[in-house]
Amino acid sequence: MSFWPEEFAARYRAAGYWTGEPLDRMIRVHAAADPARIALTDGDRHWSYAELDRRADLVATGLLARGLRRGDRVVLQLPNTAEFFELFFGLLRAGVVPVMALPAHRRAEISYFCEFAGARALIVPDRHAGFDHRELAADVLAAVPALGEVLVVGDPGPYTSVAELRAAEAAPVQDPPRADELAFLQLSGGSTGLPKLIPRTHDDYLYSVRESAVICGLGPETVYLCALPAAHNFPLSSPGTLGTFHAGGRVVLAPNPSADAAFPLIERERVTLTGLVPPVALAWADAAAQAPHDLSSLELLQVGGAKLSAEGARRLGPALGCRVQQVFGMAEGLVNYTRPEDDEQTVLTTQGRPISPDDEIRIVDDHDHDLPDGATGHLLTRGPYTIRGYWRAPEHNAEAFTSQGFYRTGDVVRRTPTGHLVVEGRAKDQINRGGEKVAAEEVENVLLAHPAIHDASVVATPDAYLGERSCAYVILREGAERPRAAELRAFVRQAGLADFKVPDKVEFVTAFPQTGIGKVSKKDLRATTPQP
Ligand code: OOB
Repeated sequence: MSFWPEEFAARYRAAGYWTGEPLDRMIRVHAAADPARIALTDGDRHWSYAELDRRADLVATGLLARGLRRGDRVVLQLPNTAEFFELFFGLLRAGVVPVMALPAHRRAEISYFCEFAGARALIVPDRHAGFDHRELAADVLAAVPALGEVLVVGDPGPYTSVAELRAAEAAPVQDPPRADELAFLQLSGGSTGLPKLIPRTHDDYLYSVRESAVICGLGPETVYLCALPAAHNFPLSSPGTLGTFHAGGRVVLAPNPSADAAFPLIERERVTLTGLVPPVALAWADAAAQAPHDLSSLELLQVGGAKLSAEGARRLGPALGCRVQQVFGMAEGLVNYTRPEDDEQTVLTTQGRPISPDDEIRIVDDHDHDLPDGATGHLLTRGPYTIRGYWRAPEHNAEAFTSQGFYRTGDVVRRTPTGHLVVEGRAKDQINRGGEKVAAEEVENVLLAHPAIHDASVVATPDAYLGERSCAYVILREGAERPRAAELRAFVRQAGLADFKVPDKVEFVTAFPQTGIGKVSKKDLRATTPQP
């Protein structure tokens, strides 16, 4: 299967973007050149490149010994621990395709990933952040009997320990994956009922990682703090942990992105670089004024995942004593960065420009007509690391991509004369809750299953801290007693959705405003006065 039309693939190879190198080779290369160099710090565990490389080999051998085969899928749900990387690289090395779930995902999401991906295994921690992932796994096994096995990092309970998975001795992989093949499946923030899976190849992903590392000036002296969930595209690849490994630097893992967790790590490990979502970055700026920690090693703070206001951007550098970079990216591909050489105004007021000279950018009106320079419109993009289609979703792809293969990002942007993009809004039916993406329809579908609910519509409401929160507007069935908002929120949670998808607010109304053609007008809904 080819992911890009041959004409484009040939072009990207000829330009030197796609090098035919598998993603995990970066570990092997440093392990050979400088085996004792530290790759990874997780608490008081420090793994060298040689250690990480050896562990990845043992996992790859173990996976194949258990009967997994190149091309099989495995759902990987691990927090920011060293094992995340051991398993990620081990899976890649065996050609087994991880589905990159987030620790916040719950029964509904994980079951769906396992089912839809036809996963052979699910990998979870024993417990994380007060939640028992083995219980989650039990629910998932009940819902998806075809799921072969559950592998647990830590105390396995009734399941198999990852310790058992590691082979005693590494054997060479007989049938290693090719770089133009599927490396892993990322998750889409989504705007429709169910999350989409994003097929990323070694070739395309490595290009974005390598080039990101160059743009952000990474080198062997880089110490990257991974504070956001490691599986997310931003901390994984922009340039993130993989960019740091590629450059031969060191990754430090934070259990969560709070200043309380991160500041002592920055001081102790002399962290030079990290990436945050806007609300967390602004909370760090506030906390820094009070904190006794020495943050002077921090050189660059990247902020992305949601829009950073110019006022917010202005505060960050002085408060944290570092440079700031805006990052506007998406798991589907395209990533934009402000550059070190950009003037201050550009860094504060734009979301950056694309990684690649071959990232094609179109800004169009509602009818796909290109708009004049400087106009605000829908962002479409195509390029050497932007997917041409979601995994096994032909119907959705017909809408999400143009006939020419441009991805419809759902973002509304404007381009400055220097080629920098300014995110002005969003056309997709999604709530961006401080960087966490909520597909309105996914939550609406759950609410519609409630016996008292006739219709539901979920929209974003502005929020001083998160940027946006979610509000569910609900029309009750005739004669139904009005449930309490807390009960409806609990209903969504019990349906097995991640916590961040539970509506922050519930409002009861008797009708939804309509657009000209009779669809719910979410724009007008946001301005609706709810019933007392
Ligand atoms: C990143 O990836 P996703 O897949 O979670 O979300 C992508 C969407 C974008 O389409 C856009 O709507 C929004 O998140 N977004 C931003 C933004 N960065 C992302 N909106 C405004 N300003 C920004 N700086 O969020 C992601 C992936 C790689 C690197 C960075 C972020």
